[in-house]
Amino acid sequence: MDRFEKIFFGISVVMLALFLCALFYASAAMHVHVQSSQEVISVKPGGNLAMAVLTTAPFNNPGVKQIGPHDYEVDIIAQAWTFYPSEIKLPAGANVEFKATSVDVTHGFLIPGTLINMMLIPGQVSITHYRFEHAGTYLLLCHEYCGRGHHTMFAKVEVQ
Ligand SMILES: [Cu+2]
Repeated sequence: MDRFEKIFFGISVVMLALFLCALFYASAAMHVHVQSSQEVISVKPGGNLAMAVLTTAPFNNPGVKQIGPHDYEVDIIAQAWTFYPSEIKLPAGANVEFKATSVDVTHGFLIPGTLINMMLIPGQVSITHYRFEHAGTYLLLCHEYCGRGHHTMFAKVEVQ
């Protein structure tokens, strides 16, 4: 093997090891996980997805639900080009489980400054957890291009 081949081979192996370490660090230390999407909303033959979502719990009653002393579930429906509800109020220190789905096309679900970053696939329930430590107004944005009004698709999360 040529000297340079050996050097480049060595660099590749080191980089691969570094990437694996970064992946492990993100997962173990920063708690960055792939979103779970085990729940699927079933549509009856001949039915439409929007009706199925609106008649399936928890999306038949979207919004904030307190499920424990500091635990909340927030159920959100995404539809071009809005999130419903578009204003979410939570107390500081709340442990939140976000459950969200889309009734039409693929949307994004991103709250900058947090670890909340999901893709909402029509008919699939995307779930993520987050603890809001600090009060403030957070922006919930769609970050998957979803059509003409994509840039207007957002909601507000107020942590008091
Ligand atoms: Cu969008």
